[in-house]
Amino acid sequence: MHRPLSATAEATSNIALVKYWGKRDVALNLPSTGSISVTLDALKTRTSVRFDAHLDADRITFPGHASAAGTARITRFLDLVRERAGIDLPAAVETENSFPTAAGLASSASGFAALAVACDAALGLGLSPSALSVLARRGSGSAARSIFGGYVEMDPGRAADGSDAFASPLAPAEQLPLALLVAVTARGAKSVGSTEGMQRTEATSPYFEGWTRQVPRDLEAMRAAIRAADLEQVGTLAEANCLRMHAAMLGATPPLLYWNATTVAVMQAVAELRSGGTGAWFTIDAGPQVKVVCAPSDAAEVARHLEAVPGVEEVLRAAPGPGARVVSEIAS
Ligand code: 2P0
Repeated sequence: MHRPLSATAEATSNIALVKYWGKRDVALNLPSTGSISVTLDALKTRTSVRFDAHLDADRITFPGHASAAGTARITRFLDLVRERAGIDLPAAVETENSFPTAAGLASSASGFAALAVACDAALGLGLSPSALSVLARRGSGSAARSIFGGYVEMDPGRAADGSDAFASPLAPAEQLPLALLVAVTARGAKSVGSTEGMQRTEATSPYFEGWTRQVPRDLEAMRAAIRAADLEQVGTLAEANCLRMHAAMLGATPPLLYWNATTVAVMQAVAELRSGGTGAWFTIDAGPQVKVVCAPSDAAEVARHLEAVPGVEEVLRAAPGPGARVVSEIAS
């Protein structure tokens, strides 16, 4: 076959309101517990893939600096796709991010969601949204959620093969309008990657068990808060859940402390805003940036307050947005 099979897809990052931290199966990348997130309208990845017999080997092009580990992860993902499609063609993959990758912001969620959708379109696999979510999960757990827009819930599933571990839409973006501000407190790659951090927490933190017991309760409360469009409750629960995850991380040996001094200063600035009567709540992932949830009408004031914290380099703004989608396709 000499005809190139290509497609381009876009996906955006998502922020977990109830976090994913722990795997029940590392090889299949199955989460221990469920998670709830909101897909954003910013922090976008655009990925083009071309399966082409004229290529000698996979050719993977990243923006800026490419890491060997990142390239190997994409090649492993392409192998899964080729196995599924019953083909043996090398692929060229080109990825662009709408945000600087050096800013230490997650790109694996948007990256693998875009790659899964682009591969499906290029090869005409016709995968259902759930099957796309299962595929994206193999690349990165959080990518399973970026397949869908708005508020999304990831089901950890029970099956050993992971066929029931996929995300699904919980509520559309319009259900609860909010602003998501990202206070960038440091540049550069994070110290310990999520996969390694999760394994360390699970193996050594006495609080990991408490974390996994708590998550189902947080999920239930978060579902109800989103259904009720109760921003205060969503923010309060998101902040508490994030701190519970970090408590489990801090209990690991050696400890996982993803925060820097500015991270803590931003957490305090958010508490100050609340004491002053402005609704704002933080959430923090496996890195030093602080994401702050607030009403769209308070976003300008909250952003000014965060920008004034010494050490904050930049404040990015996002809102709930759409799921991963094909932007061009040449599959026939
Ligand atoms: C989340 N994080 O729910 C959690 C909160 C970070 C902290 O999903 O190993 O890059 O690729 O499945 O998806 C980051 O982990 O991990 C993440 P892998 P992923 O957003």
